[in-house]
Amino acid sequence: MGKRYYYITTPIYYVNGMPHIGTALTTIVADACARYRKQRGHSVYFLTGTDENAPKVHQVAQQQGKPTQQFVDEMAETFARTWQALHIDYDVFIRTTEARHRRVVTEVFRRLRAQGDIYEGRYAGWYCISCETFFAESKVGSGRTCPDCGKLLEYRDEPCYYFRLSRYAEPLRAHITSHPEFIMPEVRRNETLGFMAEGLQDIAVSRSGAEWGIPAPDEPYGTVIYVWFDALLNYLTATDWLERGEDYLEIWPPNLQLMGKDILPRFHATIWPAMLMALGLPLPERLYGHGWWIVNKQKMSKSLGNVYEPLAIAQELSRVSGCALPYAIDAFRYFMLREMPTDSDAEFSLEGFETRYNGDLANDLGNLVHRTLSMWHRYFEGCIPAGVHVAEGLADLFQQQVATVADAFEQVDFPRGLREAWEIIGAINRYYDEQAPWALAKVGDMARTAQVLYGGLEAVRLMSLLVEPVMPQVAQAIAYQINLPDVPVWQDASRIGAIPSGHRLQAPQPIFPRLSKKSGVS
Ligand code: ME8
Repeated sequence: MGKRYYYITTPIYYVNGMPHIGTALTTIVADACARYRKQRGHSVYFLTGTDENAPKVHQVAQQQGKPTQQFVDEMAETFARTWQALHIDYDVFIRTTEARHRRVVTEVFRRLRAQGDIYEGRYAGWYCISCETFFAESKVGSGRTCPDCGKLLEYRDEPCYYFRLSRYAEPLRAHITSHPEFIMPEVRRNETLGFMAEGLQDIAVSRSGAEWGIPAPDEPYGTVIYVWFDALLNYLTATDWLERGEDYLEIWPPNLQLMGKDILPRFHATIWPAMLMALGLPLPERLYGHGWWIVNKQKMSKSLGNVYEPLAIAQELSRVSGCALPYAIDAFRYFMLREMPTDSDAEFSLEGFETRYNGDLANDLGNLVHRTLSMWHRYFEGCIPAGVHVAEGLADLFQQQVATVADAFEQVDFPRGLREAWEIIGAINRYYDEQAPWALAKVGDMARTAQVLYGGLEAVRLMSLLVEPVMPQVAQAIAYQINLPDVPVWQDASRIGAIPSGHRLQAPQPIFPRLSKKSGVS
């Protein structure tokens, strides 16, 4: 059985804290990619989930005085509910405390140990519980703080297992250089090659004296498998690799693995493909690492108290603007993707959200839909007359923009894709200004009025196609108003002039009420 699914993954998130605009960003990007692929006719397998075996998760459960299993159950539920509320249409939500995942991790550990890729040694060095990363003495300054996050490190001196990462350094470098699309965007590929140029040492993959985690097979109590070794394998578990024989190849390998830049060079672009090489499994097609949301010029973090919760932001927008909650949630998704940090980091602010809402959504998109449908109802009782087509120059522009947006979405470049989609709105606004359909109607030139409004209507229809991956409920609302099926198929929908004469439009309903300056979300 060959490959059937376009396989998209997000990282599995640590459940020591609530979902926030950082984890929401990656999840929304993945959802938009999955929805876009579905529009293009692919069968998609979209995986997200939770990373539950980490020492820091156990630590927070203890601080809260809860049994760790109960704590992770509650938190996994919170993550799943949050993603559902944000219109994330995942296929599988994986949890690393599931039995099938423990089986995969244990089996991989056994196989690699049997073939000598995992071997016994002793670890004497530092561990950052916040980053869940081992740091050699040479990387740690005199302050004994983490070179990545700056928190205090803990010293460990114990027997442990190592993974023979060094063996895969050369094959991995060769793969990265011969597959330019393996790591994207380019800045991440360069970061990875830079990281690898420092030399790849074997890495510790077990800890002793632990109360929480997946036990290393055939080892004394308290020896557990390193959480990153465990977590990365979730992507394999989700294909039912152990249970399905060759059939797991319907899904495997991942076509697109999304994550923030923090976990790309070391974990997903080095340790992960090396583990797969050791197992003799095909590597993912593409790893994409986006930048970070920065809040007031600092990385968002719980200890700095600058963490935003996505649902709270959308609820507040809905409250102050009167925008229905599903559309406010889509507005939040739009903002995440329109401002998405790609090559570099980006500043997140509620003022920025408010500006995009009023400008791009209320003034541009919402107004285009409302104004176009209102004119159709005013002049033609909502029914398309015979003999209309999209003016030539406009049709060319539509065609070109649709192709450009598709290219950007394929490159996971949503800011560019959405900017290009909005060019269609700009073009129609200019077209209305030049052609003045209201003036044409006034002098009774109904043929030309219909012709101009037909261009506008096609723009509305194309916008609902182009925004569907980003704002699925809004796209559905637009599709309802123009009386077409909710989820357009790219192939049919990207044809210009698809609305036939005799077609009837629904009455316009405002989607994005304007937010007045005084009552803003900020
Ligand atoms: O790293 N801006 O989980 P995690 C943008 N469990 N994205 C951000 C962000 C920010 N300020 N903060 C977090 C883990 N993210 C591991 C992953 S995968 C096998 C194991 C996003 O809960 C970004 O995607 O710390 C980052 O990679 C992820 O959250 C880290 O989530």
